[in-house]
Amino acid sequence: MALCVDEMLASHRTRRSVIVGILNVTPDSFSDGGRFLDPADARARAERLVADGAQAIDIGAESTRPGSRRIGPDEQIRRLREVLPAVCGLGVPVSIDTTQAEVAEFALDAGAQIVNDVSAGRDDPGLLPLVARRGAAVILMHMLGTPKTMQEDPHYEDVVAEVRAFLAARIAAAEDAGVPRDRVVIDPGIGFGKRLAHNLLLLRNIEALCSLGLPVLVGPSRKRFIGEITGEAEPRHRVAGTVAACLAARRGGASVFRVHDVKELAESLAVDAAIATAGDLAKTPT
Ligand code: HH2
Repeated sequence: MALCVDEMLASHRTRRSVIVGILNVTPDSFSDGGRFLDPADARARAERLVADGAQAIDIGAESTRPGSRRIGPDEQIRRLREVLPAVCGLGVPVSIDTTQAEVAEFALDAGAQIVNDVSAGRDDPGLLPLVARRGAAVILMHMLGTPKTMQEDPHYEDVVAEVRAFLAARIAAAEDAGVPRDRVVIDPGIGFGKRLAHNLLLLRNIEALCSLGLPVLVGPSRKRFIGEITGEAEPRHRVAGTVAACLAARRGGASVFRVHDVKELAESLAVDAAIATAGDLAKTPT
């Protein structure tokens, strides 16, 4: 069923789960780098994601995997130029995964409606004012350090409290820039400057972030912490672990799930929802 951005922004109240399919037009993303650089391949991938049940697509032209190299707005726009209009024509909301206002503006002009900023507005001071001017929605994510350095020695006294305080401060920064609070989605940034235990504590205590009163997105998809538990070194073989992480976060109140493997998550969420409403079904006269 098609979804509009406002439904995503209300998903914490309606308890509707929203699946955001990942499309990386990069040569170096950790799990699908190089596969969708060709515009025709990228378009076909986006169509597949929607057919599999993605209610939105997050498209990125710069990898943020640990140790990754930063690339400038011009190169990001070059990678997006051909594919973005096609993806925006698929009938689902599109979010642009960038920290750069110039790239975000290019994407909004092409029809994107959401800016997914893994720096939560810290990289480019022009990004939040742009979001405000354009009436876009924004995803604000927690990250300790930068993609280049974040996994070197991440340390927290209380990871859940610190991530919550960071997100509260970034929501305030967005509001100061003119972004209405109800246009914001927050994200603990699974894998961004976090050890295994930090990721697990955040997923287990996601309700502490939900208590900020905004939709919470989680992005555990195929990430290394899953491999640390299962022993699976190959990212594309971490699908079951991804689903488990999403279901656990959903129980705590997360409602938006950024994943590569849309069909598997959609089916799992459907079964989970059917079990959750089983009592209601039993009461229905046959
Ligand atoms: N994770 C990645 C990229 N962008 N955005 C949000 N909001 N939350 C996340 O957890 C998140 C994100 C990293 O995953 P991926 O896009 O698959 O890899 P890469 O950064 O190597 O392109």
